[in-house]
Amino acid sequence: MQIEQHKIDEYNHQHIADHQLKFGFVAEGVKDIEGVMKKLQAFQIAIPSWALGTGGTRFGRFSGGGEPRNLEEKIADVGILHALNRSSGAISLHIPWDIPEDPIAVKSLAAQHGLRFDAVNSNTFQDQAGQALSYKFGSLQHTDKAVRRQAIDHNIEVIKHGEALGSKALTVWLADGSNFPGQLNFRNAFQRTLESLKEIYAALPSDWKLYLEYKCCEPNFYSTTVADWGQSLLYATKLGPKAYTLVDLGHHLPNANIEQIVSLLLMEGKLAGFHFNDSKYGDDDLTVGSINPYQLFLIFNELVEGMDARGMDHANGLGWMIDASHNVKDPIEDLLQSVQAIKIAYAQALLVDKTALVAAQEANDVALTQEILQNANRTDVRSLVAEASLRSGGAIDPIAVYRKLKVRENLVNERGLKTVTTGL
Ligand code: PSV
Ligand code: MN
Repeated sequence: MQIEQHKIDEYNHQHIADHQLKFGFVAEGVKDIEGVMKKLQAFQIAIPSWALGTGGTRFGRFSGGGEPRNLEEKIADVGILHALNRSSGAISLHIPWDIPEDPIAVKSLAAQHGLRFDAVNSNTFQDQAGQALSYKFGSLQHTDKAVRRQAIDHNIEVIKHGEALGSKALTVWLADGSNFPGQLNFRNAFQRTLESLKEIYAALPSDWKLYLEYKCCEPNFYSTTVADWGQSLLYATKLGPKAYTLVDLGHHLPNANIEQIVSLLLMEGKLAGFHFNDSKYGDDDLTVGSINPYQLFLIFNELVEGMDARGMDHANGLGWMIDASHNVKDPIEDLLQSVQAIKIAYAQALLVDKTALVAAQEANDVALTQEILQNANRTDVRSLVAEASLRSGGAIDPIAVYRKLKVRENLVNERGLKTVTTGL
């Protein structure tokens, strides 16, 4: 199903008066409203191909209806998202869950929806049907050279798929680690992983980046071979200038100060970008902004400040991706909410009075620094995000239009009630 532009326009037209009232009120208090609008319009967040179906847990999976049955239908779903919010103009593929059999056709289909291909993700955390050797005891760290070779070759294969689609980065996340003390020699595991990563790095095209994602635990619960930002940074530094650290918000030990991690990685020029999601306990993969929107704002505050300090373009300077998986919501509605939350946090960060903040920090006026941040965070910027969407041809309220047009019902009619997508 493709959303017709006139239906979005029709909805916007019906709600324009109310929107203009709200927008006018907030815009009045913003110094450079046109500059903020331009930045919001340019900001695009990549949608993971594996988030378009209903997620499961280790206890089961309750699939929704009308889930995409193949890559083409996943692209169509991202097309729906992008038509509604004009902020989801990219898709991130996970190989082998989504192998583009005919890359030229896939690329042109994506282009029809205004989409480009973001980072490609490799998968050496599962064994695939027909795979010669098992990743049960790790992949790039494995004690057996032949398993390492297989995992390296897979990553090189993923780069090739990405090249055919116009991707410019490979994201490597390793489940490698150990479940019990004594199972692994940490140094050997590190060195083997590094040697394997070096081979993958050597296969990167000259204009590509390698994003190394860290995770504190799961599926290994005693040690993870790329466990935190320090370890990822260590590998990235040893690998070279094309290697960066990727921050997935759900991959930290409880209460970690993620905004500080982001600030320092950015300072070192080693921040790859993000896998956005939210969590209460661990790698919960909940909707972005659903649990801790203040943390998200603080992260964006560091991003805006740090990127401006380095003269980076907000829209293209880093990789912006969602990594979420939801087991009770309609995945498209969930992703619309996630993108909305990211844009709200970004808009609020753009409103922070930086000059006043620096002055208050230098004067150690702690209460004032908090006031300045919270002034921005407590501003209701939803109408700014809506205006940016409107100006780009999207909906003032993407979820309302999605429901009004009965998109899910249409997808169920088209694809059936019992479709199951690839992914976790
Ligand atoms: C691992 O938890 C992770 O965050 C990695 O990015 C994987 O590619 C993705 O989730 C799989 O859902
Ligand atoms: Mn991730």
